[in-house]
Amino acid sequence: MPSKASPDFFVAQVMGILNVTPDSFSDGGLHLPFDSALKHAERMVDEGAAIIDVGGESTRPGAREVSEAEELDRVIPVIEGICRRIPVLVSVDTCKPAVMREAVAHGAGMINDVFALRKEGALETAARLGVPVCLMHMQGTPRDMQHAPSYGDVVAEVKAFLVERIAAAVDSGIPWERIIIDPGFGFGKNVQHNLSLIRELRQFVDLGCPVLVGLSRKSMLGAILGRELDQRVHGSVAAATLAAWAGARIIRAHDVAATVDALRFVQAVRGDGQ
Ligand code: PT1
Repeated sequence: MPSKASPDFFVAQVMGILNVTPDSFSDGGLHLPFDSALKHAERMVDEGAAIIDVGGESTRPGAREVSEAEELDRVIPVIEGICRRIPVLVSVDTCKPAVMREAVAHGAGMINDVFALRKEGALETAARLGVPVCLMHMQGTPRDMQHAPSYGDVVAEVKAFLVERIAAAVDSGIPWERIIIDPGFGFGKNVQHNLSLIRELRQFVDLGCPVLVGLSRKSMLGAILGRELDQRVHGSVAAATLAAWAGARIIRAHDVAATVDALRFVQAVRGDGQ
């Protein structure tokens, strides 16, 4: 029977990506209109996504910031539409406190911040909103992060950053149980940096917070496999499988059905769900 993944417990959950940006890095703005955004969210939920991550500001390498008003315009109607019609956890992919506030007011139940609450007012806002928060590592800003990523020891430095951000979040009143961490694949990292982080992912799992991983269709796969954006599904699924095997709890993915199958297989091999 089930092509859907809805067991009581799952090794890792899939967070389906819903870009509502005209320059979305992998869907060319296909999901910008409201109706197709909702349809796409519905389809990802049917395929087994437990979370829908709605983002209105691209963070792919080279992307420019958008204004608060523009970001609100893009994401709020979509978040509200999903929350009214689909029983799924909606996450808002933003670093702006005002967008976090409005998103949660319209039904979002999670904040995904690639700046790890470093923008002015973000820590306090997230603490007040009382929803789970994903803290992600990034070196630089989306605009310049891939110019010359540099580390002495990438794993140690990314870990130290996340430990510092966890402490800052806890100090601001965000309890441990609400914190998720993410090494930030492709955010100021070259191929070797990304590979080291996957290889050592267990070290992040051992920090004790659930780990979220976003590798789906990223340029590292293009570089390693020689595949264009629309041909990275198989590589993305392999990466998701490795991440889940290492203990990642949330996999951020475009190709939900394929990723869910991979995770169900990991679950079967694990047997005990641990
Ligand atoms: C991610 C992530 C994200 N990625 C979280 N949120 C993006 N928590 C947006 C490339 O190298 O990994 N974790 N929100 C998308 N960003 C990128 C970055 C897209 C790099 C593409 C690349 O191709």
